[in-house]
Amino acid sequence: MTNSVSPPARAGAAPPAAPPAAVGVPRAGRAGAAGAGIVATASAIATGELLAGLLPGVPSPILAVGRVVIDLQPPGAKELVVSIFGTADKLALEVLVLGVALAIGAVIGVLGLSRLTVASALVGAFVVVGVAAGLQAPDTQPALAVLGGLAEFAVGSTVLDRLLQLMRAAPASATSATTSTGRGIGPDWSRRMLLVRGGGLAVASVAAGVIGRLLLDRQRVPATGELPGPVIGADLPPGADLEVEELTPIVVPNDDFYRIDTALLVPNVDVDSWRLRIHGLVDREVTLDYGDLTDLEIVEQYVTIACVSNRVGGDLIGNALWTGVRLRDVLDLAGVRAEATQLVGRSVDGWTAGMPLSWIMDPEREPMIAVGMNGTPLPRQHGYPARLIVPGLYGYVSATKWLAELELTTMEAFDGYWVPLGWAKEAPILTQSRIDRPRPGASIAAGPYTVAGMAWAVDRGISKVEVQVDDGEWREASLSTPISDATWIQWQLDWPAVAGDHRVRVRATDGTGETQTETPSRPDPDGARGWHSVSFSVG
Ligand SMILES: Nc1nc2c(c(=O)[nH]1)N[C@H]1C(S)=C(S)[C@@H](COP(=O)(O)O)O[C@H]1N2
Ligand SMILES: [Mo]
Repeated sequence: MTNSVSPPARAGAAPPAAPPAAVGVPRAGRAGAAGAGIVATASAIATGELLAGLLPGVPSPILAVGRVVIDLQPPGAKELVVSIFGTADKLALEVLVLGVALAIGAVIGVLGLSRLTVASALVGAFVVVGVAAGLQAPDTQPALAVLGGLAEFAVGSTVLDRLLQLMRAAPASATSATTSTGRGIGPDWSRRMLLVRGGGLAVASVAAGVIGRLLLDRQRVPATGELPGPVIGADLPPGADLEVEELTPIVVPNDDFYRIDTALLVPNVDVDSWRLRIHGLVDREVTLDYGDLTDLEIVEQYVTIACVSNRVGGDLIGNALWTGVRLRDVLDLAGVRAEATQLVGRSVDGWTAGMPLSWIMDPEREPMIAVGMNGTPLPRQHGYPARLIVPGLYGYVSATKWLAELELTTMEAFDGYWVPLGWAKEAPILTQSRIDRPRPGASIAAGPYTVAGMAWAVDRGISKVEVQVDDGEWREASLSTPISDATWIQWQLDWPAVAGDHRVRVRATDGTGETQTETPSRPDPDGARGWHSVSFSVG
């Protein structure tokens, strides 16, 4: 075969006299083969993504592998997983998975120059990994996953084979075209063919992948249905919202509400087949359908939920009106046994949050199974059709979305999803305050100005917020009327802005009289501490 020796490099096309590589192909040839491998891998993945979009039950290769990466909780990748957790940056993970896949594809392409069968086998092995990952996803149909894998393999290995053939044709015809026919069009034609074919396939792959992903999203069941009317409603007291410009509203609209979860693809829950199973240390196991659940007394409550990975001054927190049933009413149906000390909420995709049963049973607060958010059925991203809302606990130890099971167990017997990754087993929301106005680096006009922000000590309530400008006195801010101890409040303070660079700081005191600590700490393991400060200038 011609590719076992170094073919003459075409003048001006490649660095001359490149030493032969291990596979006996010049650098330019290897680059082309790597490109062919990348395009072949991209076509295979795109086939999978398109099929996943067209046929419910075919897993998306990228999402399937990404999900496995998240679920493996690889010890060395703790920081990565933590950062995904902290920022909800799912796109980064997808890009990473795709990048690694294409890099492997490049290697396969180079291998294919000398050993096409080995390369094809590697494409096959690659597809098997994708299918195996897909089989872990809850809404995958195994037969369809295998069919999808066969299609991916067929496309991937065919594209690789054809592109490599074109590649071999390019330098080979260079020799024959110039020496035999003297026309010299052969090599250009072949190279152009290669670039056009390869480029075309690359563009088609991107298009197919994007279309597949859009279709996949369309497959999701919309969060619809009648929200059951509340028997016991909740009112916003007058003065609950200070209505200051740039200040976060006291009730955050669903579209602006922060979102954190490990789900790469929002679980596709069909409310008609959805069930909630209550089991473990109970007198009798109970399974409820959506109708059974919403036949219980419907209550409404404003509750502020927060993410433990929120940084000081961060926005992974929000307050909404939740509609649903009392968690304790549901637990009573099953009868909680005396030995139980922990409640575990498990989602349809196997994610878990564990919380002390004593926190749930304390009549001072009203944990809920919510089915509605701000007057609409729960948006899919926020847990449709049902989720837990537990006043005072960080989301990762309480707020299970897409709820499927309530398991009664002991604190010793089970750790929720994030606990083995180094987050605290018990995590009440810490007292925090935040400056929304001015924004960091803002430049404001001299004259009367209103500094404003939010403060929360969910479950304990806020008794006082103090603000300090530069090294001045700490002054007490005025507060919005609290909705309840389960919600955050707004604060504001008038300040005569004088020219110069300034820094404003804030600190809150909770309902028990304890002021938040000044010493900063990282979000892990149990929430960030420290006073929020903002630097700005008055011009
Ligand atoms: N099923 C499931 N529920 C989950 C999570 C998750 O990853 N999976 N993340 C939790 C975390 S860490 C937080 S902070 C809250 C966020 O709820 P939100 O996205 O509705 O704001 O959901 C919690 N519920
Ligand atoms: Mo969270």
